[in-house]
Amino acid sequence: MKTRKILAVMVLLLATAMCMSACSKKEKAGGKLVVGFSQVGAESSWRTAETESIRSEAEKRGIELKFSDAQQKQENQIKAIRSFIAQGVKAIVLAPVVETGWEPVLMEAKRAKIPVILVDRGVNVSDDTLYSTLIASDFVAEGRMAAEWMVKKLNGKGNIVELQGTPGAAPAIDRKKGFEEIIKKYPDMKVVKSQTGDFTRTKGKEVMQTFLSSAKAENVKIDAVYAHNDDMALGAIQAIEEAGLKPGTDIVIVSIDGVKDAFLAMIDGKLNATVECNPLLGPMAFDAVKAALGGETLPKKTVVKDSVFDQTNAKQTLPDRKY
Ligand code: GZL
Repeated sequence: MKTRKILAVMVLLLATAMCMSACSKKEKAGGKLVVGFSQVGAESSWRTAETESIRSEAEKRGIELKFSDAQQKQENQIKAIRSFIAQGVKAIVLAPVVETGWEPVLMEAKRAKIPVILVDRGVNVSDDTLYSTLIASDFVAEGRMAAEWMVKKLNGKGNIVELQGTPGAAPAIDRKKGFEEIIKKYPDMKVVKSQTGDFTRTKGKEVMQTFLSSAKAENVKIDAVYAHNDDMALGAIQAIEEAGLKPGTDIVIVSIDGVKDAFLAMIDGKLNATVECNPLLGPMAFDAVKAALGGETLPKKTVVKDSVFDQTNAKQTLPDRKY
């Protein structure tokens, strides 16, 4: 009995010591708010702009940001979140690379009473108390806007090839869904080939090269490209030029993001339109962190507004572009 009591006291002392060291870690940051940010990767210029927005906003607010680049791998994001929890961060900002597989680690953050703010992509969880809020664009609406622009440009007729984003990622799933919702209303418009380019310029070019060669072999005309982001569209433009065709003229190209290089490509007549998807989420993300830490109940989703840009307005809007 006496041994049991001694053991219980030892366990209690150990737990207190651990808690004190964790608490002291939080204070070690010199009283600064410490926030963990698990970023998807650096796969596109949109992503780079988002990272810059979050880093610069943290600096502006005197927040110590622990940053992790997952190189587009979910297991790296899960590891990073566990490390943030062990380090005793006060809040976590997460841009989830894919929609599924988050329940266990988000449950661990919830048990540690660390609020999780989702930015730019959503997650599929049965219990939406596992995150405080999602700040993102409406990707289905983006897909619809891209399709509506393309229908007008092609007068409701044409063969389309689609460069999809990362498999399982919210923007890839929903941009495809929104695009198809509109296209299915036009029997003479058809997506004849569709494959992932993983949101990168390199893979976008490689996939477009295979589309061009297989279409030639099958004697299928490609009238348009729908790319889930500008980086893949810019890769496709290179492939089209190397095939001796004129992007933007022989093949219409519509993409999503609205990054600076897309505006330059529209001014050069090589890209026809892009649907903006604002990556400058830093201010909203840290407003949400502050509200969550203040015990406020946040809306489950805050939708970031988007608009369409094309060759009629690219030149005059380029100077105002912030990313
Ligand atoms: C959209 C974001 C997407 C961008 C891509 O919110 O998740 O990921 O459209 C980026 O450029 O790679």
